[in-house]
Amino acid sequence: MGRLIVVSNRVATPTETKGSAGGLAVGVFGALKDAGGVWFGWSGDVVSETVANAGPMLEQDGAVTFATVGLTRKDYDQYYRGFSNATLWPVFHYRNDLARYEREEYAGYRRVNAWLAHKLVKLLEPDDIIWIHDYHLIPFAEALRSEGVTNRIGFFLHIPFPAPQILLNIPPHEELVKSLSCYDLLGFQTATDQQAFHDYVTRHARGTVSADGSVEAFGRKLRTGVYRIGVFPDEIAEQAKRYESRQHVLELKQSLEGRKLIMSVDRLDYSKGLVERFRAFELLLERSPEWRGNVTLVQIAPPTRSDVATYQKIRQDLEYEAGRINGRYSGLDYTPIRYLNQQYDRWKLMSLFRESQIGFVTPLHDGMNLVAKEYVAAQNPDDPGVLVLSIFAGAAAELSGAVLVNPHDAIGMCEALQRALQMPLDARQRRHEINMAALRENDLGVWRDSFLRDLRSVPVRRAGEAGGHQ
Ligand code: ADQ
Repeated sequence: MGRLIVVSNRVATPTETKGSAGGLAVGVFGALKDAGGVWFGWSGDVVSETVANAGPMLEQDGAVTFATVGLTRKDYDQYYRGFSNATLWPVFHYRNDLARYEREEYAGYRRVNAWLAHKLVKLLEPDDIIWIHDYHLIPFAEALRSEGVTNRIGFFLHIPFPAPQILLNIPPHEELVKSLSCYDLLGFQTATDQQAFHDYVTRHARGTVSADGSVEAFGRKLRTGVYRIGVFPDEIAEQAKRYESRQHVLELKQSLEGRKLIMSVDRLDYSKGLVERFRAFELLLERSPEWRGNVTLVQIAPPTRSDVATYQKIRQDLEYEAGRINGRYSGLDYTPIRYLNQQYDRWKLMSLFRESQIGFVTPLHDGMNLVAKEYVAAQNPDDPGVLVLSIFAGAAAELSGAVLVNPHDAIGMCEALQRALQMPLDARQRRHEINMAALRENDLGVWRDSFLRDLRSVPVRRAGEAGGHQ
């Protein structure tokens, strides 16, 4: 079996993969350890041109090499802050209203992909398989192919793939899909995302789609599949339990003075539906006076991408809403919304989830949403909380034990909160069991192993068959 090469925009450090990193980093690292290989990507640092060109920096951990490069200010602005996060991210989350398109940024995006690919080529061996992650790196395989790389290359999109009518808003949409056709395998979070890609291929690229999901487009053949990312639920359950009597949990419990707790945890991002969530909670207090003083919403939302203007705006909007609602319903000893802009240790979060009666997860669009899955896994099976989940999270297709809501329907969300707050124990337990069974059946290992198995089964190209587009 050949080595595994993982490429993602950011690379977890060797320490992060062992400690409190997100499940994804741990899952990917597990596969790297088994096969041996390289994890390649941006270090997270903005550096001078000389330092950037001197990379990659190599760090060895057993059979895994962590290879990272710095980005220059211009590359960071155009590739990361620009086209990736001010064009692709909003459009792929159906927020054309928040997207901008600048030709220079798109050129920078392609330039950085080509530059990164060139750096990686030197580290490759002939029977390596290459797994590229996410929207920052759509043109990566094309760049590798044009350097003559014939290895198997797969791509997993962590975020939604938009319906063709939405994708058309990005002027070089055809080039992007053409770039995607240079992969051997494309993985999507849900059947809806895969269908949207197929729709583009048939309607806008004169391509064909077979019943098994394989695609012919732009003179290339590739496979597509649905690989729903998961968590390791039993590990989360065990850790949440182990941390339940730690200081932070006891302090929270004491401060709640018997009030019910609703927990929400997200990166501070406009796709997560935070403002809509706050308004639904406000409606609960407005329509059901009996809950005033008796229920608290804890929203943990560390800022991300704070140098992108749309992220500054969502932060302001949320601060305004939290202040307004708290002004309206606080008492001398009661604050309805506790809004924390902080990163938390992963295991602390899980133990806080376990203390709560509701996990309130309401994105407007989300590839999967791992918080929803983590919330379920962290519950105490003897007295589980209820997951109130947006129908627009990829996880909604799997977690049939959740109370599903449309985040644009404030009254509907308020009613779902009321229902969840009053749900009897047996109903909560039944829903929890259904959700846990779904998590166990499709855990993070299944996601990773099925993607890699399918990628390994793709016939390898012969030399001279790299076939990049011009
Ligand atoms: P994200 O948009 O980041 O991921 P999500 O899937 O919820 O969304 O993952 C967030 C991760 O960060 C979770 O593991 C969560 O525990 C952690 N996290 C969130 N807030 C935190 C905090 N305050 N402190 C510490 N940890 C925190 C993207 C896509 C998703 C997709 C994932 C994985 O947008 O749709 O599910 O990738 O594919």
